[in-house]
Amino acid sequence: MMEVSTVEKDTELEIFEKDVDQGLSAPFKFISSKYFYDDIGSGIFQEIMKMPEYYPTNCEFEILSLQSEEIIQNLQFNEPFNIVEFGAGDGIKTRQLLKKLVEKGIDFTYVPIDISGKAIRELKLNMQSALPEMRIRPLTGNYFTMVEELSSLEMPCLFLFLGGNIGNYQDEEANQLLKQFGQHMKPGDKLLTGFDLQKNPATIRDAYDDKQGITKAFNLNLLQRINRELGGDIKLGQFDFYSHYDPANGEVKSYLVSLIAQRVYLQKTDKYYSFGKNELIWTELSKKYTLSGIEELSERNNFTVVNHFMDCKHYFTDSLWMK
Ligand code: AVI
Repeated sequence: MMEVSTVEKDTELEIFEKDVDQGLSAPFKFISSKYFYDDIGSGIFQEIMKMPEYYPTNCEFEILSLQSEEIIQNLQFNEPFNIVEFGAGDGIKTRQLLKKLVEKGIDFTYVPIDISGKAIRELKLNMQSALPEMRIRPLTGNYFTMVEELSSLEMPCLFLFLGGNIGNYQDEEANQLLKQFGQHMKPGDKLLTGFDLQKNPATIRDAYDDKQGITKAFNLNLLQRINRELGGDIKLGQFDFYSHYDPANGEVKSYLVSLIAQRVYLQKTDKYYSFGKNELIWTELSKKYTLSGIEELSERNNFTVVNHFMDCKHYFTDSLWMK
């Protein structure tokens, strides 16, 4: 397995410091949701995925459990090939697709990539015990660096970007990400992306504002991470969580709310950051799509839509695109 080197870790910490400094100094404070996923945050996200309100997990599980056969037929690959998964997480959903391929005796290698070393180690162990006959080559790191490395692979590739992660990118970033994926794909390679679809707004609201406060803990962990990694003195009890879904544009936006006027200090930047009472830090965008919006996104980035695979409630789609 490829581990992130100490040098890369230092650079990552410097980038985190720069991003937090910039985000907390801005007139409208923000910190990217990519920083949710340290080992603790990845663990909390596993809990979110088990919540009854958080429907995307079950919907995608259903798609991959019931429609893997059709997805495989749509690939039209000559064997052997690679299945490269970005942001693999615990891989339970992906396992439904992989299991089908193993059962059919298809020759492929599974290449999961995740930023969290702990998540990828656990994934490898789980996959090896569930599907011992499958070839697996896990990678730890960020998509962009890893995608460069993978571009040297000669075999046809199916890239997986599941879980609706694309919804966490702003339009410009999503286009950039898809362009980068596209640049490293050969003609005929496929990309299967999970998109959460627009639906009854109350269903979406409940998924991001759970009564148990797990999503709140997920957001507050960002402050804990700042304390731990940047030497902060942030008191978590002085912040609340707020999320809002706007059906007019399909955007869920999540925030941390400063409950009092306060100053926090970070040793790493050697700076104080002031908050007004009720001032927000924007932490996450979770965009909900329409099928026509997905098709536009695909065309804009020079892909062709092969098929949409939707769950029975049409809450979620895994959309298969071709380069
Ligand atoms: C990872 N990502 C697709 C999740 C989402 O739905 O935006 C992260 C999440 N945030 C709050 N709940 C789940």
